[in-house]
Amino acid sequence: MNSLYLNLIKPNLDNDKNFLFEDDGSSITYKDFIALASKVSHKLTNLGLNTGDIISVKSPKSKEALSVYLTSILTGTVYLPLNSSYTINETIYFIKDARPSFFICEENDIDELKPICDEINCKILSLNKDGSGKLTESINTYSNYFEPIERNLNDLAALLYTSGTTGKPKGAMLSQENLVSNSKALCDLWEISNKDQLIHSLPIYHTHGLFVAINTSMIAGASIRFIKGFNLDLIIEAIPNSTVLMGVPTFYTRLLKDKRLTKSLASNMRLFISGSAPLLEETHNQFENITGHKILERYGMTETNMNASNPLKGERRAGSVGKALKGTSIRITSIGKNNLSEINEPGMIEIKGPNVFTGYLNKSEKTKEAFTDDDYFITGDMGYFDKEGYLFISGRNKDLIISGGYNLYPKEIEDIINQFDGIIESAVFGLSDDDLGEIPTAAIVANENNFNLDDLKKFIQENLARYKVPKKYFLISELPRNVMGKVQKNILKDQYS
Ligand code: MLC
Ligand code: AMP
Repeated sequence: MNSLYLNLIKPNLDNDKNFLFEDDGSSITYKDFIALASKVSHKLTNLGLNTGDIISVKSPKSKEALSVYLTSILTGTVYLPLNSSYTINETIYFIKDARPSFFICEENDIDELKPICDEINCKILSLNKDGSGKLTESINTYSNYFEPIERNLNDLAALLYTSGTTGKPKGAMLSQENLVSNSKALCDLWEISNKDQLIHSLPIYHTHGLFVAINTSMIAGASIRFIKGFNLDLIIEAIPNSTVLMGVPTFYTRLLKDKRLTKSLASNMRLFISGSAPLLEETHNQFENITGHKILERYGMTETNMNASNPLKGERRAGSVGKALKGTSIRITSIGKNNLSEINEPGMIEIKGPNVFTGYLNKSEKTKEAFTDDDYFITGDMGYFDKEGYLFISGRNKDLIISGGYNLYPKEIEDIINQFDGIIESAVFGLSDDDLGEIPTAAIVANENNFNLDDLKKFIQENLARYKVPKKYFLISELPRNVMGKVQKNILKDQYS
């Protein structure tokens, strides 16, 4: 029955309304966008794409890149989006782990990635940021209708990589049911409708910009102002003609620094939504003072889609991520005690529901460790409920930095630093930052005779996507450790804040 098709595509097959409004002033209707995805579906199936295969896209944000998501739905395949700024080495890891059948990337990545794709029999096609490339070449020779492939609710629809608490990134397997049930719950709660125009300035390779933003808009038949990357001027320009903005807290702190943000600018807006990282109460309050709008904060994860949200109607509490979504069960378990926490007592946030992923690709042990015996997913986030059932996130029981809504895994960055000549040991931790919430920072112990910081920075940039590169470095004589020998990052944080 292909539930994603029935909810996102079928109702819009003949919809002449504009779906995307682009930066160059052009637009594309729902009908034409679905026709584009249908043509791509014909092209890829002619090249050998089969039901259940994985298609991976690492191209920058464009309507053509987004159309491949719809192609995956039409062809009953599994969509694997990747950050277009990953280095070649990072990308090779994903290709080898997921073994996609098709890999789509910019022309200038092809030479280095083709040999890796050849090894696993994966076809590689180019798609550049302007929409040109082998994927779209001669696309108009194909039919604009593609008969959708049948899929069951528990069939896989997408694979999104996340590192969870430790180790190398793992592919979170998301089923049709995970995606559809969650998008419908959000549409209902936020009353997204075909009268809405969403400002979309997020990347389309994460659950936020892809499933929360695109799925809800398509289900409702809403329009999208599709901005390629974060652009404050374009967001401000779009606000008077739009109704909804979805962003990470950095969007709101940056808007607040801009004098053009006023009550009258935002008078047509219905809803400002924030998620992916903690929104400070101060930001919430300042935003309300200036625009009259209370930002609606919600809480999610790659593995679980969205879990909790403040209400559209009713009280939106600053500092809280709201209440559990309909159909989702959230509980707080006391750390080390294995019983449920009292009201206002912080513990581990655990989640169960149709939104929760089916497991990590080829990692049954890691999957088992991630769930309790009664099938609750252990988030690694700490929090508590107040007596009205509002959830507050109070911390994280995982070594993770959230910078501008991106998750950074200190261990991955430390592993790269430690490979460099002259490094004895290192610790990567987050320091508070007005703009990005937290920024990655490295404390380094090095052999002074044999070490050059500039060369280290170059080495890190060659190996890690730019957003993971530490923004500050401290050369120290030894790392603070506790009696067990564990590095005490809290001491480093306090010392360098
Ligand atoms: C960019 N840079 C970052 C960064 N974003 N560094 C650390 N953290 C970030 N978030 C680096 C770039 O690599 C570059 O480095 C320099 O900063 C300038 O880059 P930019 O592209 O000009 O940055 P900008 O466009 O200003 O982007 C900042 C941002 C963006 C906050 C708008 O990061 C963003 O869109 N974040 C959203 C991430 C997101 O979608 N998260 C959802 C995850 S899903 P250099 O060295 O080249 O100068 C999830 C679940 C849920 O968490 O609940 O939603
Ligand atoms: P990811 O694994 O990239 O999907 O990131 C998910 C993590 O982002 C969660 O486990 C939380 O730690 C964090 N997160 C998401 N939304 C919020 C929020 N509203 N407030 C605080 N943290 C959040």
